[in-house]
Amino acid sequence: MAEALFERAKEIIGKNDLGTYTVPTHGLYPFQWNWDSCLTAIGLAHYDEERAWTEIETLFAHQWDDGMVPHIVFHKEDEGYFPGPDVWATGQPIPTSGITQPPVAGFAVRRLYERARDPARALVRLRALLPKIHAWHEWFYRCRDPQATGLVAVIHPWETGRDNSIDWDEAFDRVPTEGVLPFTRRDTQHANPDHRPTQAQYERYIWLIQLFRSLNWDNSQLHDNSPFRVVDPGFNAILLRSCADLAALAEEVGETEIASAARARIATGIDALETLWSEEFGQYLCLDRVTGDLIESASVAGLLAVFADIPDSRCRAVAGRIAWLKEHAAYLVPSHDPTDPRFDGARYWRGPSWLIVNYMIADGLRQKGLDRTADKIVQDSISLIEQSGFAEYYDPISGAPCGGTSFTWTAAMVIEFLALESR
Ligand code: 9WN
Repeated sequence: MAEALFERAKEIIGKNDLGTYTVPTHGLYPFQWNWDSCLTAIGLAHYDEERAWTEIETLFAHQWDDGMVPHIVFHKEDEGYFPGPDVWATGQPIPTSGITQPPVAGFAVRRLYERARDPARALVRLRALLPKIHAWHEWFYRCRDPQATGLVAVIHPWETGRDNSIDWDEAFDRVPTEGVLPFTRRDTQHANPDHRPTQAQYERYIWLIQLFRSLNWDNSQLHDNSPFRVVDPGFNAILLRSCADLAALAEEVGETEIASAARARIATGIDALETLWSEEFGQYLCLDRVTGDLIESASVAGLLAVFADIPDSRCRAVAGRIAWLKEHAAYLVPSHDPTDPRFDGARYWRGPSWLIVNYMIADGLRQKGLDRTADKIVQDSISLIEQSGFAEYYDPISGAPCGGTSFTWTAAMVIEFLALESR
């Protein structure tokens, strides 16, 4: 059974492989996405190390001069996705979007390097990527934490990768829609509209792009001018974990300046994460940086915080929260609390379970010895695949497949889960 799943996963990645990068799935997402690629590289590395490094290198070949790594690289034209390069108009030689995504590259590269079967080759590739990843991390702290709080904000929901989370509802209400140019969505032609964000959300996504474009994509201005500035615990945990993995790698190869800069970010960031803890919710919450208030929304971002080196007591509390979620959802980990009236089991990031998030939460729990909870998450992930195939995401109550099909990072996570299980 495991072997058949592995082969099927390889086949899916193969179908979505365009040589030097993968698309998340044909049709719905015909370009290269940032965190998709980095997580996919982890799966690829199990059977094609060269190709795994190339996936990340291709992404970093499109890093901006200021250090940002864009969330989409539009390698070639495709009318099937909206918003395309003409809407972003970022002026990059190969068109890219103008916002970023969760920085999993540092984490992914450490996995690739430590598991390398060709260490000499891996070292060359690591040495080239290290300063680029570091520049991206420093970009975050410079441009998305101008007050030096230790935590970075996102300025567009697409940056979090959790596009229509309930977390954004109130903050998104402040984003106007006046002046949005008429557009035709493509996503609802490829996927069930009931699984996708609403039209009102899309209008706001585009309004923000138009604002940033009017500011010439100048990252020294975007943060302060955006009406949407949210501090996401999961996003920050990913950044802190990547800083930690980068620091470990930098120490190993003698890049001491990078290592000490990254360690300083971690020390401040881990302390600052504590400001997002809510006793009432028993988990971390997002912070609305515009109002200064914690956002009362129990999403998976508050659990994903275990991906960083947070205090043991917090990790145990998160594990307790996951055990409680298991009483309300058949398949861990729902992206939102199923008892919240706003929960929607099929609509994207408002309830469904996602394997990439499951993987990162399970990894964080294992780092703290919370293997029993991690095992449950992995078992549920494999059950979802067996029952519903390699979907983009899954209804956590019924296990039904949702969104796109034949999904690259879902396949990559299956390969990784199976490999870790067989150890
Ligand atoms: C916008 C590619 C991406 C993922 C995101 C997911 C979805 C895009 C969209 O697809 O977002 O970036 O158009 O819906 O939310 O996490 O990286 O798989």
